[in-house]
Order: sequence, then structure tokens, then C-alpha cells
Amino acid sequence: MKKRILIIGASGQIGTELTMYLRGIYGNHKVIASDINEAAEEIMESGPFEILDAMDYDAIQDVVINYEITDVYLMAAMLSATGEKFPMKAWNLNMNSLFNVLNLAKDGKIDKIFWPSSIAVFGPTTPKQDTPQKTIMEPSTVYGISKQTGERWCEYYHNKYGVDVRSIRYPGLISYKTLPGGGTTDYAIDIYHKALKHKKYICFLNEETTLPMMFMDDAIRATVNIMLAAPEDVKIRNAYNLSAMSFNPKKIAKTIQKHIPDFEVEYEPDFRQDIADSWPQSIDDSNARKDWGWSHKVDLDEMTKVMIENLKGEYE
Ligand code: AKB
Repeated sequence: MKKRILIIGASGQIGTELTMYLRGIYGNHKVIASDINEAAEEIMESGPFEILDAMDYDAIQDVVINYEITDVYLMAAMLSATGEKFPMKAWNLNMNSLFNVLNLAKDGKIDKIFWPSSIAVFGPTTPKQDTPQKTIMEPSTVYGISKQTGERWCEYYHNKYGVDVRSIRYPGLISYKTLPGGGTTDYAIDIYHKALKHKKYICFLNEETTLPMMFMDDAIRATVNIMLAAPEDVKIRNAYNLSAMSFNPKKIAKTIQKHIPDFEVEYEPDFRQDIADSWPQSIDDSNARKDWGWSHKVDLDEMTKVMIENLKGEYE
């Protein structure tokens, strides 16, 4: 079957790596990258790129028709911390972009959608340890409300119109290629940059704030694997829990100190502390493991080694 993929939000933290990974699998010209901003050089130079506003239905439809797109990965979103500063912007971007692709699929213009959800769908009343797939969900951030609402709409479009939409609740994602923007879990990337640059980091969460996290390579594998799974194996059509590791700032700092012994962290929690405190500390992802064979590969020690090896050149 001919497959042509459109990535919306290809300049972002996940979109950048996902684009290159998918181009490696399907061929550079089968994977069309798009974003409202230009992407990294490797993306712009290795295959097609379109400037595209995720909120503009007609513009997305034009790209879908011109390139005969079959699958869309919608990676454009406003994350938790920025969402609290611009609530309506976050809601409009996160919801309108989702409706645009769901409606294209409903009208038979595309076959399959990947849309990312997040641990932000959970809230302060959710059980914090081994958070189950189905549990109390009362998110307290605009981002979390948009992701939870989005999950309900994905399931609705699947049940009502047969739309093949697949989703994962990403934990905090750690990568060295592209910086994240506007998330609460971003400290876990910034800490590596500051450790290498200044041997000192001022952390906006307190040292005991445990959150679920994942190395980007694992997240990309999960994303592509759920899209490759047979439709009957994707039994959950809102979004799957997904997990790899959990740590707090104190623990990640200790791991970094194994490589940079004089690294120090100071703690100055800000408004993001409340967001982090409302989220789970660990996630039960047994459904993803059972239904489509998910398993993570990278733990905290391995991730720290890879992050430091790949970032140290920038600060030497
Ligand atoms: C954020 O911190 O907002 C994101 C997320 C957990 O979805 N990284």
C-alpha cells in the first residue's frame, strides 16, 4: 500500500526526531514535514517541507490532497506551562488542530491519525502511584483539560465514524536534539545543558517532585509502533498509558554527578510546582504492553550517559 505521511508540528521537540525517523523508514519524499515555523536544517534539506498552520483546515486539506497523504501525525500543541499563561490560545490550538485532522479522516481524505495525549490528563484526585489506564481524571491545567477533551473526541470519532485515530499519554520526554518549549517536565532537559555549561542548575521544581519520564528514542518507537499495529490490536481509542522511568530532580542530579562530580542544584520552585504536584508519579502501562507489545529500553543511567555524550560538544 502506498503510504504518504504528513507531520504537523515537525519543528518541535518530538516532531523533529519523528520526521527523521519516519523518513528513515518510508523514504525522505514520502514524509512531508510541516510547521508554522521553519524546521531544523536536516529536516528542510532531507525532504519536503511546508509552512502550515495547524488551525487552518483549508491549508491542511490542500497539503493532504497535493501530496496524497494517507497518515497524519499531529504534533503541534501548546504545553502545560505556556498553556497556563495563554489559556484561550492553548485551548484553541490544541482543540482546533485536532478537529481539523479528525474531520479530514471522517470525510475519507486521510486513513490514519496519530495524536499525542499526555500524563496531564490526570489531576490532583488521580491515584499517584501506578496510575491505572482507567481512573479518576480531573485535570487542573488548560493543557490537561484540552488533552482529556481531545481523548474523548478521538474515541467518539472512532466509535461514531470509524476514524482510525491512535494516541499515547506521553510522560515527560527527554532529548538532546531539539529543546522543548513550555512544558513542566522541561527541567529534566535543561538540567543537562546547565550541568555541562555552568556546573550549576536552578530548578523550578522542588527536589522531591517525582514524575514519569521517557527518553525520546523510546517515545518515537512507541509512536511508530502504535501506528504500525493491526487496527484490532489498538483496543483503546482514547489514549494509552505509557511509561519508562520515574525520577525527581534530586535523583537525576545524583546521576549527573557520576559524570560531573562538582555539579550543584539549587531549588526555586515556581508556578510549575503546582502543575507537577497535580500529576502522577508513576504510570501503569500494562495495556500498551499487552495490546501492541510496548516495552521501553532506556533507563535513567543510560539516558544520562547518552545526553552527556551528545551535548558535551556544545559546551567545550
Ligand atoms: C509538559 O510538561 O507539559 C509535557 C507533558 C507532560 O505533556 N512535557
